[in-house]
Amino acid sequence: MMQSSEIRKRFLEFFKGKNHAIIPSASLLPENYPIPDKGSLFTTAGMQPLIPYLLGEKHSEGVRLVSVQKCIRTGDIEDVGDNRHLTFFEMLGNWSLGDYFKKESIAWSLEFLTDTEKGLGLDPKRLFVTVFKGEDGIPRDDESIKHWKENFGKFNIAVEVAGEDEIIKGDVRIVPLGKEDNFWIAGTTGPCGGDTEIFYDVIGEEKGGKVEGSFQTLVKSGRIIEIWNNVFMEFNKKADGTYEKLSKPNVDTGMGLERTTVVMQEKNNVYETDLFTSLMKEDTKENRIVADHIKAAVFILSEGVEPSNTGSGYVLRRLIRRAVRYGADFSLAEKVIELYKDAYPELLKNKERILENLKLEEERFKLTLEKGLKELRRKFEWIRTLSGTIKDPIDGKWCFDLYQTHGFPLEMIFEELEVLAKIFKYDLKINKENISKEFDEEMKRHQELSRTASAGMFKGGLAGTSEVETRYHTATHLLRQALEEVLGEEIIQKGSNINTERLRFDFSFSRKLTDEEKQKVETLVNQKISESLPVQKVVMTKEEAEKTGAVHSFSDKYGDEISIYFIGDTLETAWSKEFCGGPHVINTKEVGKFKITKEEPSSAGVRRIRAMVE
Ligand code: ALA
Repeated sequence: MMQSSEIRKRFLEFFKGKNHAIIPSASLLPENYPIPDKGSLFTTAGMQPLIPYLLGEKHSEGVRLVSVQKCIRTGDIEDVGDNRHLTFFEMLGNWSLGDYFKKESIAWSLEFLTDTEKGLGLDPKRLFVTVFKGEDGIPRDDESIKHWKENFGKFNIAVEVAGEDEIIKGDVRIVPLGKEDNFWIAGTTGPCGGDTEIFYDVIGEEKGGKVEGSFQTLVKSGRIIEIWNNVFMEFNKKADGTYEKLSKPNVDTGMGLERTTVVMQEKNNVYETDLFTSLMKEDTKENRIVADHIKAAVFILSEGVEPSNTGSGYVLRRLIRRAVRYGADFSLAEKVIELYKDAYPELLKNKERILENLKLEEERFKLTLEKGLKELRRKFEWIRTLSGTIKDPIDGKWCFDLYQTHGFPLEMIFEELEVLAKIFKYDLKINKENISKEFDEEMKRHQELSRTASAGMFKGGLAGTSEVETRYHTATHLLRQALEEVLGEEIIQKGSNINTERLRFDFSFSRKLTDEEKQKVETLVNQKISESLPVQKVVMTKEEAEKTGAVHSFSDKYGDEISIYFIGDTLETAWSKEFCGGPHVINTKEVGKFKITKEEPSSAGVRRIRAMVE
């Protein structure tokens, strides 16, 4: 049985043999490597640290790269525990930066998957692929179809392409699908293109009969699972939604280590592979959640992040607390370190700090649980006092708030209330079904928010609306104006990005800022904050708006109605005015203390400032 460590090794070695440079996994925190105009909390794919190079920048290691990248995806924390969702995972990937394209990529994929000595030795008859069927003016990927046919032909496997009905039957092995399935982009902007995905029949003809049926049904039933994605990047999708052709196309591939291990070890799901078995005594839903979360938490802690209420620290906090709720024992963290220490030496290096932080966070959580319990008792007393005079004394929103602030899951709230009712012999009537429904609705709303705002999906520009992000929006306007006053009107905004931890501002300027200039800018922003200036919004037609002299971008497209945010008493006398959708604070004093943390080059003639507010 092939171990996961052997799969990692073979992948790197195989591509090294095809002249690829092995590059180490980048940090889990995109803060630590350059990504133009992206704002995500964690690395979510192997290509993410390579975005500047996929857009044309030269990579010091050359034009062929291979890596095993640690990744975190947090959109689905509440779904962890079924067979598919993992928070932490590893992606094996190989890249061509404007070098080879479809022909080599497809040939090498099939070679690696089937070669018994250097690759995985899988039976090619159990492989199925999808290709981009063409849409929105982009034609069907006939080139990939040709290469797949040729390469399967080497094994004397006849290959047909599925028709519009997407049915796999007989020799049909290639399924063309639309943009939804076979066009890949990280988030909403950046390098992208059609892709070809490789699926494996996990049951096999002998046990399961011929693979036959609609593609979607076969995937849903788990008969075939996706193991590898080859993206043929030909475009850069811009913020305005248009596609710009890249000067040279790239290849970006991603093979999930966990899924590939399922296949190689002939298991039913990831929790039965060697990437999990040492972390669970018994395969239960609770143990799966605990193992997944502690694994992710250990890796996030090894990056120097600590539990907090914002950004990556918040995700970390939720992972640890959810694990504690499901009965985590932190000796598990040591097992995680043991399991991954060879592939990721940073774990061993940070072992002490990792373990200490887990312990501390558990203690903090227990304290807040106690507070939650008190609140629950108060609520119960209140219900008892009003005895029967109010209908539905508890609703889903109240329960969700208790869950959010004190980490109380709904089942625990019900349990506690029942215990109290028993003790006080009180006939408590609550509508569990209704409450659960409302609770789920609140949860969904919250998940949507965190999906787009903070939990690790990409977003561009000024988008978040949380209290701290709103302060950063206003701080960005103050910074832009201060830069103009100190450096002159030549500074033009080139990009802006906010998350809950910092703001980032790109502007045209030809040289490094002096310490004195930085200080002046910082002081000026803080002065405007201390002046407690009102931040106000006016809405007017585009024509009128352009006459006000408010700052706006000439390349951006605005609608006919423009909102202008200005800082000062009136629009005429305002210190700063900009076309902007907001949101902003009401008074500059809410921004807090402003501090520039870094000034650096972003691209030719563009400087980048990072700043924080406290
Ligand atoms: N970047 C591609 C993916 O993550 C390979 O699927």
